[in-house]
Amino acid sequence: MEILNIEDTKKIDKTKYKSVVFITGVTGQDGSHMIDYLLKNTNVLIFGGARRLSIKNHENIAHLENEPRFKLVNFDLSDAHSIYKIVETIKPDYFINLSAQTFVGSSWDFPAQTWECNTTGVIHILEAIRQHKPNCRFYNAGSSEEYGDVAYCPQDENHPLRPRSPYGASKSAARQLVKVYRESYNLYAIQGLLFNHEGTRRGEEFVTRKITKGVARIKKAILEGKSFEPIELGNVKARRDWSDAEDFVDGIWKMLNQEYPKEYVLSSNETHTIAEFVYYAFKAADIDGGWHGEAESSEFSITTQDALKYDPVASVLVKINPKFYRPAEVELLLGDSTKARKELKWEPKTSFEQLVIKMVNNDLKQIGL
Ligand code: NDP
Ligand code: GDR
Repeated sequence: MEILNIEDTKKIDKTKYKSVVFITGVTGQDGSHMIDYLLKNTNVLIFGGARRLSIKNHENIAHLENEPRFKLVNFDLSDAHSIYKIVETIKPDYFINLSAQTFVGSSWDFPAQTWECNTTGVIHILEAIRQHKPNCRFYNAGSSEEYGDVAYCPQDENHPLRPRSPYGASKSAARQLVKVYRESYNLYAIQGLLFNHEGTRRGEEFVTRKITKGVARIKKAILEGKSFEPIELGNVKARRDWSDAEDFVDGIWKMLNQEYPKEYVLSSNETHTIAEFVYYAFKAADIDGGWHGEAESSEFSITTQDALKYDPVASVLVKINPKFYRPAEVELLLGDSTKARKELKWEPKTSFEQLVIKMVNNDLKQIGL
């Protein structure tokens, strides 16, 4: 898809649209779903910001190639000039920032880059809005990782910020900046508190997609009577509150369209271990397995009956590799989204098990099964 230079956006007629929305992170999971949601449910004109890469990664937006209400624009969150120029030129009615250094694990390897994008980048967006379009509504993507080492369960909007990673710290600091700008300059600026959300467009390093892709690979090998390498994971005892990303973009848009700016938790209100996700993912591919062993020696293997059925294939499906442990872990996340359900009339539609099945089926299909 062609990426417009910022100057070229001046040629686009915006007058026939109710509002103009600028979304960042459109090559990623949430940004691409946000576009689909707005195209389906509103009459807005959408500009999506994407950075130039040596090799294009436009799979999540490839279906929008001929969409007249969507334009792709050059944008880099780590370049202040690009941010100011976008706001000054496009003058969006909404700015939805879904771009970030999003991988918690990498935030220890790149703490300064994580801060640069997730925190300093947000200052530049806030300043650009204040200077050039103060009535623009701004959404910044906040995270349950800000809660970190949780103080109580379930976590609601009042839970203190206790981050455990450079990523969590960068988002917590951005939250304070959004609040300061909202209160100092009366901006409609909010940072939602979103728990984990996944789906068929999830990046492959995140644990859910890593598992569902691994399940598809192993299923194919089993069906072809070939040997396979087990999936290698880190801490499978960690608990997460997982939902479907497609349900969350609706919550984000609702949060942006209240009378007054207010921040909400979006969550499923259920928590599951990574080990449980593994169990349900293999079950969705019709492979029955069970966990045995402790800590680094724990393994997930095909049950005896199935092992006989698939003989001579090795039966270990998942093993632990400590290289995937993090320097500090968020052990437990469980959200309480009662307020969003009541005040925004928002509700997730997909259950945990439906989400796992949807992701596994997608990866089975992608591998030709
Ligand atoms: P993804 O990793 O799928 O997408 C991240 C996007 O950010 C990609 O489009 C990426 O572009 C873009 N990006 C990264 N760095 C830059 C940069 N310097 N300039 C321009 N674009 C950049 O993340 P999600 O869609 O899952 O997450 C969306 C937002 O929500 C993020 O802020 C994330 O931190 C937050 N969040 C996500 C949750 C989840 O469970 N998914 C939960 C809570 C918060 P490129 O393709 O070029 O790399
Ligand atoms: P998270 O997602 O850190 O919650 O951040 P991720 O899927 O990376 O990890 C979830 C949990 O799984 C454990 N884990 C592993 N994780 C990965 N990636 N790979 C493994 O092999 C593995 N083994 C075990 C992790 O230790 C962790 O406990 C996501 C991102 O989308 C953030 O951007 C977002 O803010 C939060 O969710 C809410």
